[in-house]
Amino acid sequence: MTDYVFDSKGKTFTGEMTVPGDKSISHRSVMLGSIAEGTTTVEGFLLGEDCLSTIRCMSELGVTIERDGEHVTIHGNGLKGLTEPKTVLDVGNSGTTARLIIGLLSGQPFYSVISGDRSLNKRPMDRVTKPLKNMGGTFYGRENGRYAPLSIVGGALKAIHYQSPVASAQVKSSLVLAGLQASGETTIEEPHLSRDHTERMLRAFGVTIETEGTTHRVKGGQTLTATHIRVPGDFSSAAFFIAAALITPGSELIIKNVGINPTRTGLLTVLENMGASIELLNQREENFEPVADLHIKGQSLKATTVSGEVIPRLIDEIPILALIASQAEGTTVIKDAEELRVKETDRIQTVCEELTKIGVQIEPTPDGMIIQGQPRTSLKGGRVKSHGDHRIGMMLGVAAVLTDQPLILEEGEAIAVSFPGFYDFFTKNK
Ligand code: SPQ
Repeated sequence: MTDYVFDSKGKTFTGEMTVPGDKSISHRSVMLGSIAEGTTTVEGFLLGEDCLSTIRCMSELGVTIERDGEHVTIHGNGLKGLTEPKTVLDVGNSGTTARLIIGLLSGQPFYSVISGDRSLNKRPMDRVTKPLKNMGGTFYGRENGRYAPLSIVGGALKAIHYQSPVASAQVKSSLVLAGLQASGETTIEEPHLSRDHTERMLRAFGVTIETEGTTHRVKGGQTLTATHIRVPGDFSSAAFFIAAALITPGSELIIKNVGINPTRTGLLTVLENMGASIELLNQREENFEPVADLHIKGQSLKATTVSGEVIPRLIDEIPILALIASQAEGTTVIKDAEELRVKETDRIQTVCEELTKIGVQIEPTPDGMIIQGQPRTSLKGGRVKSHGDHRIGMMLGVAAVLTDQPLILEEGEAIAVSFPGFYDFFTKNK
């Protein structure tokens, strides 16, 4: 457990920078490359611990994967080319690896076991095992298959129509990966649109998958054909620098080559409602994913209410949004975000607990939080804790630009899950 010291008072954020590759897209590039026919090459792969867990698991499943820095080469043998793993598949801290791999392995003709770290093994897996059981999957795990360690007895699957109670890209993607191996057409309906990287990337691999409103359809028995993938910068990582530049007067920052998939950029919608103006420069599309350079200036903000369809589009940005709201004029209310309770930590509780320590007026509610803005008021330095959650750690790192004394972040190493190098970036760059 490592303390990270953030001494950032008076810092401004100027110039140009880039952020590491998108975590969601990096995971999917390795999983889909592994079940494609031929050699897939990936550029800009995120070297975060979560994505390295996905490489490790797919390698255990018999796929040859070579890595040279951020370049990854995956020698796929098709959907029937995976082999029974000789050991437990360790998914580490990564919910995405766990849920997507469960869907994939439920249709494979062998036995496998997945397990993760303490946080991962407390996160619900029955959101995927329940519908997958209806497709014919067999699972054994703690509390009737709710939690990992989880055994998967793969076999023949049949298509289902599933109405998901949550807008979750992990649930959707897990069922899509099972659906590709099922007889018939699988349809998945979600309450709001969740991130759609799986659908976009499958199209790049030559698969037909249809989306109409919030319903997705995929037929079993399709072949994936290897391709080349360029991973854009992760909007969720950029969000910490967007926040830092917005709340520090005198900042003017360009973050280059960031993914701006609309299913991910709910934070931009909310910031616009708060009166911020963020320019999207040089907009383009790469591998079915929209990309741009973001231009952010320090600005004053007003409070807002955040709820409904935007929530899945900014779910991972809520911790940093809570900090931004503490600098806005008025009371910000975040609702409909109960999903935060089943992330790496209960993020409603950890955000409120840690921000309260440094003097933010914030209250938890069952499905979100209420933040009283106190612009131009210094926050308190001292000891804070990531609770092993990368997004809580980075949010607190940014908070240090507002504190009268340095912030000492306990369990700072958690940040490496999605943004290795964040500390150096943040403390040295600009
Ligand atoms: O992979 P993991 O641990 O679930 O990571 C998180 C994160 O903050 O990085 C959530 F804790 O992101 C999820 C995200 O919340 C990544 C993801 C994906 O790549 O499909 C989808 C979202 O989760 P969900 O449950 O809404 O589908």
